[in-house]
Amino acid sequence: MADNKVLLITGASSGIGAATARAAAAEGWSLALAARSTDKLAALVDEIGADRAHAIPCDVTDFEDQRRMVDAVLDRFGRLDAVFANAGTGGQPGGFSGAPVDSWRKMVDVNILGVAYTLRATLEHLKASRGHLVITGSIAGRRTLPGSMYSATKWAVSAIGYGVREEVKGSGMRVTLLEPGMVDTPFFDEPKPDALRPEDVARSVAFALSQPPGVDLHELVVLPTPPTEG
Ligand code: NJP
Repeated sequence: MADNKVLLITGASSGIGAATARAAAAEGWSLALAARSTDKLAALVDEIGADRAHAIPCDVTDFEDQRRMVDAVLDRFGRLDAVFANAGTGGQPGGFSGAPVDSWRKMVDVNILGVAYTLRATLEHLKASRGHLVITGSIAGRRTLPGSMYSATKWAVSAIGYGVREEVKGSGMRVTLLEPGMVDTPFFDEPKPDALRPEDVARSVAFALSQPPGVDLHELVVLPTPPTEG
C-alpha cells in the first residue's frame, strides 16, 4: 500500500486520469487531481473522499498555472511522491494536407509543452522525494500513423520520457513512459467498444507505481487484445 503517499495527476477529470485516481486511491495514495473541468474534479473528490483527494484547477498550457498547481499540492499535503503527467488532447482529420493548423497548435501546447511544463514544475520535488514520474505517451508515439500530427506530438512525448530518465539518473527517481493503444474515453466523440477501458490502463499505472524503490519500470505498452479470428 502507498501509505498516504501523494500522487499528482494531470488530466484527472476524465478517462485514464480519473480511472487512475480511483485505482491509486484503492492502493492507499492521496491524490492531487488537476484539470480545467472543476465540476468533474469536484465529483471525483466527493467519490474518493476529501480527506484523501484534492481538486486543483489547472490549464497545463500555462506554466504559471502549473507552478500554482504544485504549490497547491504542497500546501494541502506537504509532500509530492509521484506525478502522472497525463493531460492530452487529440487532433482533427485531414492530415498534413488538410487538417486545421489551429488543431496542431493546441496539440503541441497541451501534449508537448504541457508535459514539459509539468516536469519543470515538479522535478525538484520528485528528486527530493526520490519519487516516481509516469508520463502518458501513446503507441502512436512509437509507430508511424499516416498524416498524424497527434502521433508527432506523442513521438515528442516519448523523447521527453527518454530524455528526462537520463537527466534524473542517479537521483533515486524513476520514470515510466505509458504507451496505450486505443482507450474508450471522452478523447473520442463516439464509443470505442473494441478498445481498452480506462480502468485497464489505470491498473497498469497502479502496477508501475506499486513497484518497490529498486524496480524502475521504464515503459508500459498496453494494447487491446486483437479480435478473435474465425
Ligand atoms: O482522454 P480524456 P484520455 N489543461 O479526453 C485534460 C492519451 N492517450 O483519458 O481540462 C489541463 O478523457 C482533460 O481535462 P479538462 C491522451 O493523449 C489516449 O483518453 O477538464 N488539462 C482530461 O482530464 C492523453 O494524454 C488514448 O478538459 C487538460 C484529460 O486531459 C491521455 O491519454 C490513446 C488540458 C483528457 O482526458 C489521457 O486521455 C493513447 C489542458 N489544456 C494515448 N487539455 C485513447 N483514449 O485512445 C486536456 O495512446 N486536458
